[in-house]
Amino acid sequence: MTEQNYRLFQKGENIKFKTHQEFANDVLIGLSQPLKWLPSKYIYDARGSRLFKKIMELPEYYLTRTEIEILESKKKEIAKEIGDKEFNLIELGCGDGKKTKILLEQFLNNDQSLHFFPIDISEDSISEFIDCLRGQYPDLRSEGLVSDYFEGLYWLSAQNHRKNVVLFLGSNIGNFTPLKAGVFLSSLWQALNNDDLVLVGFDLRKNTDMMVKAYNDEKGITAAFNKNLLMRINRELKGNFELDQFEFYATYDVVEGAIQSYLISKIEQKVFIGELKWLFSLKAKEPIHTESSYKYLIDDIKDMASKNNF
Ligand code: AVI
Repeated sequence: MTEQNYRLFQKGENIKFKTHQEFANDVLIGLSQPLKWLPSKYIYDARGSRLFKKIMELPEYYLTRTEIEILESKKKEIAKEIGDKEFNLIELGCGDGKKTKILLEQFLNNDQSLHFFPIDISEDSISEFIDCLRGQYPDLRSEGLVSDYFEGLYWLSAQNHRKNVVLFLGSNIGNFTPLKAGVFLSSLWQALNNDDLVLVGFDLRKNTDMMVKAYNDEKGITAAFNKNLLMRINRELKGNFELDQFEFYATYDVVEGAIQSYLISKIEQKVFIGELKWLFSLKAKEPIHTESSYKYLIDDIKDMASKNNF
């Protein structure tokens, strides 16, 4: 890490304390429900993020490849739509940068004047991402924002009156329920101005077998990725989950239009979570829901967009 290359909205220690408390609360709430569940956002600690990078390289995980193909084939159209005026390119969450770079290179080649602002709650991810971009594109004006998405967006809008172009890629919206996705879009709309643009990556519903395979890879990386939630509880909340006593299972719910991922307890067992001072029971075959990955129909996307003023 070089000198600080990002703007921090809250002191690092405060953020860490707040996220730790939220994690503990969410685990307690989720595992106390009749259908036990854990929010998938907690999979992404350093190890979870590394596993996700491996998932993106898997032959079964078509999503990343497809989005790259789409961006490659549409980058000129996207650049044209943005126009010649100076703009802010804002990325919500920072992935591995591969997709962002496709667009950045197009804009830079066209001599479009832009300022790049990735927004992410993880200080390490932002700093690493900005370092890498500055090394590769010395002329690019970039600043990372370590904050909540909307806090960062409101701050940016108050700083300057440039057009904003917001990227929310990787089908991340698919991990929200459609209701939450609507609320997210509506909040996004409120944080933006009339001429601003938003580019969201949705995964479309397709052949069931293909979707199921993408979440049941042969190497078991997706299983390890989901089990990382239990590992994280063990490490950060002093839990004693035995990972081998859980089977990973991902299935497609045709009514919801979503891949639903579970960790199923192989045996009847008790798990103690030290920090919560709590011993809870799992029956044999009892599932813990770990993730929903919603798949969309074009009409659903159009509906959702128009309902939220886009
Ligand atoms: C980040 N998100 C869009 C991925 C998805 O497809 O739901 C996370 C993932 N889970 C299993 N494989 C990938």
